[in-house]
Amino acid sequence: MLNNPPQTPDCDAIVVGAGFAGLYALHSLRQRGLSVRGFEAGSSVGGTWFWNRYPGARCDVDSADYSYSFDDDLQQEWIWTERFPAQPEILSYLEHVADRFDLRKEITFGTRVTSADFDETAGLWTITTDDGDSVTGRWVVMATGALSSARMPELAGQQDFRGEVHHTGHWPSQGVEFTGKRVGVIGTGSSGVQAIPLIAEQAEHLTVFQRTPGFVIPARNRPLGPDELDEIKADYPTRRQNLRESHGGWILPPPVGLALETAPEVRDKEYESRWAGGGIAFQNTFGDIMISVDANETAAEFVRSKIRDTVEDPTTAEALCPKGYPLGSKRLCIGTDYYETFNRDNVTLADLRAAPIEHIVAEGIQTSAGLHELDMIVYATGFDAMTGALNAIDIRGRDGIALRETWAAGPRTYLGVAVAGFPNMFVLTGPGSPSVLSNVVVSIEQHVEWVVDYIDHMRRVGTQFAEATHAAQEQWVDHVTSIAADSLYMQADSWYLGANVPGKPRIFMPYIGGVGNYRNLCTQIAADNYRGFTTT
Ligand code: N01
Repeated sequence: MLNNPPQTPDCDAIVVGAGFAGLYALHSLRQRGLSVRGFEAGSSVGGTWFWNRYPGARCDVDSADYSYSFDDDLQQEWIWTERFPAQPEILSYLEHVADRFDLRKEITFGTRVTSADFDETAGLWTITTDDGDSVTGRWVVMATGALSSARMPELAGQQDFRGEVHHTGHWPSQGVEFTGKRVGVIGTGSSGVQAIPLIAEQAEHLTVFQRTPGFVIPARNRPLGPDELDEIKADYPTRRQNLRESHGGWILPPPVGLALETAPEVRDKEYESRWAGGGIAFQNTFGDIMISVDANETAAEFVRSKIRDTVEDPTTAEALCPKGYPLGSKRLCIGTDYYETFNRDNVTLADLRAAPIEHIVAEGIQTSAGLHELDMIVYATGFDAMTGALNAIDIRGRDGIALRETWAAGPRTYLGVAVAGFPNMFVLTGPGSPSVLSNVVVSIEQHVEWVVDYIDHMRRVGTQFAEATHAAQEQWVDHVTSIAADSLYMQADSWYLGANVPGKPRIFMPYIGGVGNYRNLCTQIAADNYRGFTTT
């Protein structure tokens, strides 16, 4: 394949993105003695947590677990104040990490990488930025995020609206003033569900434009007292190991049996208890919820009963009830006072299934039921997930082959981390890895450590280039696809499947095999001299 000795690059490795993944990759590569350059479109570190500053933005994984484990002093010293950390707290954590490990000096901020080219003759990657600079490196690590390419829907007349427009995934750092305004929120996924109750408290009037109702489970967020945090910290070695070996990178109470083998009154008691505890553990109440449609329906019906009990207006309650897809097949939404918000006098639900949006006009949103006059539209319309941020960069591998073309029929990777035809390029939490189905920080640490070990190994044994073979990639893609094929995940139009982006190939992108299994497999592959890679 590549016979020329590589020319001297500007640096050993280039890391694109400075969120959780990029920061740790940069730190780890530097620890191994590589020279590294980082590039970040935002004006500071944080990635997801830099951009998603909308009111209510919060993680739904326990704060103590949604954090780095690689440095014991860091995990012992950092103080989390809530069960589920809010965006400002996570952002200050990442800023602290960047300062503590002196990472900023290698990162060029406010600069978007527009292309990445592999030059076969020189044996180097060249990345070019939107300010026209270019930098060469032997390795390129794409830490571009799975949910970082915010997506605006294509609605007729969008440009005609005369009021303010915001997207939850690209929120202005100076904040947004809702007081005295008639606000419309389009979208009721996790972002909309978090933002809606807080916008409702401030706006003169809020109209929620809902196409598909989600299953919203109460968060039950609460302050994390010093004693509880101390207890967690004392147990960190075991706790972290359990997360690494777990299915989702989080520790949930185990299922209490099978829904279909449990008497209805006992079943509802169990659902009630998980509902009271809050968070994603609800999905795990019974072992068959994500396996059997009938079992799933018992959980779904429990949530619907909660909606009907909570929302006073029966028509609104019914419109909020999710139907037609299994609970959990779209990402479960975790909210606070979400359903209660629809009892407020200043909140209206516009059910787009009953009356679709016809077009946006200067004064607001015209649905088939009439005009909703608005001063502001908030798009909570999600992301071009998993592939959007990578395809936004013109990435060219061997023979000038474009990643966009290679992935035209859907993403193909080996382990979600490497792509055949793209030597020395590694993707963190890419399609084909557990990433978005897991506590992503656990997945990120595993990916970074595996990739950095591999790069280190290449340097030690004198390998210039490593590239996934087509055969290994095809086998992996088949595996990822086949284990998802019979799952309930296939029964919803979710962003996991690319269904939210018109024209995007319908491929189930994340790996459902679980974080622990995936980790073991990656470890075995490394031990087997990086099986599935061809090297020069
Ligand atoms: O995006 P989404 P999100 N007309 O794609 C609607 C993570 N996250 O930003 O379902 C009208 O889930 C769309 O409707 P439909 C988490 O993994 C985590 O909310 O396509 N509506 C849907 O309601 C999450 O899953 C946290 O019918 C339109 C909404 O917009 C992921 O990010 C917090 C439309 C988009 O929902 C994405 O969440 C936030 C149109 N043309 C995010 N187009 C936590 O940790 C789209 N919609 C808690």
